[in-house]
Amino acid sequence: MGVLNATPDSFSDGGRWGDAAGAIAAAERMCAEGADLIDVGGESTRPGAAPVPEAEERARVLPVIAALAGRARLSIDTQKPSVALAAAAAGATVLNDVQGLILDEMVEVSARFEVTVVMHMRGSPQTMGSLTDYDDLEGEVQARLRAAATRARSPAVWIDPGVGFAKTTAQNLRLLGRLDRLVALGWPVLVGASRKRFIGEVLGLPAPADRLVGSLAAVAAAYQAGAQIFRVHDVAATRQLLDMLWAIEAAAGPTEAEAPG
Ligand code: HH2
Repeated sequence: MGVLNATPDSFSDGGRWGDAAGAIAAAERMCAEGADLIDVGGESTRPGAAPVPEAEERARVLPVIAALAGRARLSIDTQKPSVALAAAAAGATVLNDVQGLILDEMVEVSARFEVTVVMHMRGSPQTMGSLTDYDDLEGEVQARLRAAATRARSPAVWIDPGVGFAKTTAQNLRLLGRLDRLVALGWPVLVGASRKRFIGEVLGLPAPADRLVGSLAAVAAAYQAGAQIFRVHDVAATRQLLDMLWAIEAAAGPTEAEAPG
């Protein structure tokens, strides 16, 4: 899943694509590099980001979705049911709701999509930085995602631990290290760690664009734990990483336990 932020203020690629034509060209490049899905967002969710009025968010994402529909599989990254509905009408088939279907209206809207992504977070981008006290981190993430996934009305659901959303660096690392527990819930798991701050903190890299190697390490760890969808900014490099892991896996063949007979 390639990230396409049609926003002036996203933490990593905000403002980079300028207008709809620039965003469309970026999406086409990510598809050529091996993305299977493009995640279009018009409201930054980075910590402290200001909410975007509905009309403004629609104006940012709809021209991009309309232009790409039929040429790429598209998800809409939004917290607003009305924007999601308009995006579905314009051709988006995956709903990426970072609030994890807490709004009843969003539950209704999810029926219009082939897939709903439910992500774990607490509070809002304005408040989540102070909402990091958990009695049982994995237990809460599991319980919230199970409940949200059960509410979704789309035929398919993907679950997402919400790396960087109301979590400290240590908590992000722990969730990645214990991702097998989320995988065990049975829904395909999506992980969005790309260029995020916890990578910068571990590696001492303040600039998001410098965090490629750390991002790839997170994808590799998540893949090994059983995650299936990776939300990334660096599509070509991620695709190479996965192609290599697949080649190694294919060469290894089935284990004795898996072999027929
Ligand atoms: N992370 C971001 C936004 N949307 N959606 C899912 N399902 N999972 C994520 O981890 C996730 C997400 C934040 O990253 P980005 O879009 O690059 O920045 P911004 O929030 O500033 O737009």
